[in-house]
This record gives sequence, structure tokens and C-alpha cells, in this order.
Amino acid sequence: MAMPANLSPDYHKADQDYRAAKTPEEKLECLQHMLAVIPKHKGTDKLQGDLKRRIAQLKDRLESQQRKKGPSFRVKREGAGQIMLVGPPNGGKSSLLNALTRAQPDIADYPCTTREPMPGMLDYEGVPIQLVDLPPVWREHCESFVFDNIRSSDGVLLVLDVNGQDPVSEFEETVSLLAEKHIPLVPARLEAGDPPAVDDGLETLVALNKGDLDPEGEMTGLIREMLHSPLPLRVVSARDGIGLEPLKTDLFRLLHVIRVYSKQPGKPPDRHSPFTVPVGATALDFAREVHQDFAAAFKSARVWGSARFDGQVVQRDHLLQDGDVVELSVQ
Ligand SMILES: Nc1nc2c(ncn2[C@@H]2O[C@H](COP(=O)(O)OP(=O)(O)OP(=O)(O)O)[C@@H](O)[C@H]2O)c(=O)[nH]1
Ligand SMILES: [Mg+2]
Repeated sequence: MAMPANLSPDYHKADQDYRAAKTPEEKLECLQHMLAVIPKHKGTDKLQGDLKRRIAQLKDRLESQQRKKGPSFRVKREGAGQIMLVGPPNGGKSSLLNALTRAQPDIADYPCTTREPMPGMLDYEGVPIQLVDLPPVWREHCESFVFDNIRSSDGVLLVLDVNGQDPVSEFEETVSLLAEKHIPLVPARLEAGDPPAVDDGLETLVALNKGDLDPEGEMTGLIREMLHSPLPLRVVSARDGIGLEPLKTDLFRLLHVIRVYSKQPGKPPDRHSPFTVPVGATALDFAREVHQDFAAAFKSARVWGSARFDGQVVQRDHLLQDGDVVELSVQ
């Protein structure tokens, strides 16, 4: 196609990017960018029309691909919260899903083993936490559904290979790819009872996996020094189970929920399946979680745990704490 001579450097740059783009998603982004920066005058009318047509065609193609893949590419949130396993290829995301849940994803020693998201349920002392294994985030290829899943989750477990080629660059690349997709990461707040982070961003915890390959902790020490990141970091091994129990606690705390056990009058509490409510929830919030009717009919509650004494009668605005046992009294 003959190009009008009076195109801007911006446009030429966008055109170059388009030629270098590998995936249809990237090509679409580039075409949209070209259309945005093309000088708008009579001499470029034909080219503008051409760009619009190519954008429309590519969108159609992508949409029909997406339809074929179906809704499974977006994982529906289940349980007390949803945490994404994110990172460069081969770090051990699928292995961690396998070690922490009953899910059985494909695991192999080559990049991009995982092609589709796969959820699994982690049981933390009766609280179901949904972990989602994703295809790797890397510059060479990453489909948009990966970012869509991350964006709508409650938090991120960023998985790196402690023994990999260059875990520090891999970390930086992952963070910057996410930033390009407008997904900023913020440090996970992991003290018991911490409310959610106030800054905009996804709370993130870094797992340095394959800790079994660094028994002296030399690599771990180097990585810690070089990362220059405020994100909390934990050493784990999906293979040998190192650090997995404390990791479960971290993942639970990242969700900023508390466990509350309900109790019927004259009976022991049900210790197996706690309700979960957000940190800062009141007795009334708990009643609402049990049943909307209970909230409407709320009279008072008896609380074991955060109350001044066991079985104290409290009002609707009583602040609950993790592990409380509550007996509701309704009108
Ligand atoms: N020694 C050791 N090897 C591990 C550990 N976790 C995973 N591996 C190995 O690392 C390789 C990659 O593991 P995967 O779980 O497939 O990694 P992934 O991050 O899901 O990879 P992609 O799906 O390609 O992004 C496999 O050969 C695993 O057996 C670990 O804790 N220790
Ligand atoms: Mg995988």
C-alpha cells in the first residue's frame, strides 16, 4: 500500500511496532495505536479507512476465538477468596497448585506447559481458598485472558525459580508486563487481623520456589539483596513441601477475612466449617452472612472469644475477631 509522505514519526513508530507484534492481541493494540496517532487530514483518509477495517476484522477474529474457548478461560470465584499463581515460565506455579490443592495440572520441565487457567481449592483450617494456576506471564507470548483473570482476583502469589537463570530479571519483567496492563502490585499485608491494603493495586506475595535446590540459602540471599522490592518474599519448595504450611497462613491472611463459628443454643459450636467475614465485621455482619432473615431479626448475640468474658451478650455493632464463636439470638 502506498503511504502518504506526510505521516508523523509517532505513526511510523506505531507501524514498526505493528510489524514486530507477534500475537493477534498485540497486533490489535498496535493498530488501535496507529489509528490514534495518524494525522487526521484528507491525505490520510484512505489509510484511516484501511486501519479501521483491519481493526474490525481482527476484533471479529479474536471474539470468535474467545467464544470457541468458552467461559472456562475466566475462572469463576469460589470459596472465601481467589488468589492467582503468576510468574515467568517454569517457576513451579502448577507444581504449587498441585502441592497445595487436590488439582492435578500438567507439570513439565519446559516453558509454557500451562495453556489454560486451572482452579484448585486450598483448605485452610476449614476455609476454602481458591488458587488459580495460569499460563506464564512473559513477553514472548501471553494471552489477554491471563491478565483478565489476574485483574479480577483478590491477590497474587508471584512464583519464581530460586535456581533459575535470572530470577531477578524475571521478576522485574513480570512486574513490568503487569504494569503495562494496568495491574499494579502492592505488598500483601500479612499480620493477623490486618485490614486490606489501602493503595490501589493487587496485594502480592512472592514465593521463591525450588528452595530444595538452594539448601544453603545462597541464591535466596542474593535474590533478596537484588530484588529491591517491598513485596514480602517466602522460600518454598513444591517438591519437598518446604514452607508450605506458613504459606497457607499467609494466603489466608492476604484475603483479610476472619473465621467465625456459629453455635446453636445449648450445643457445641460447629468447628468444621467456619463462616468467613471481612476483617472489621460486626455481629450484625455475621448474622447477614448466616442468613439475610437473621440480620433483619437480629436481637443480640452471645460471643466466645473477642467478648470480655465467654458467652457475653453483645449488640449488633460488636467487632468480631478471627476464631470467635457466635450464638445469634433473633426475634
Ligand atoms: N527441584 C524442584 N523442582 C521443581 C519444584 N517445583 C517445580 N519443579 C519443577 O520445575 C519444572 C516446572 O514446573 P511447573 O510446575 O510446570 O512450572 P510452571 O511455573 O507451572 O511452568 P509453566 O506452566 O510453563 O509456566 C518441572 O520440571 C517441575 O518438576 C520444586 O519445588 N523443586
Ligand atoms: Mg504451569
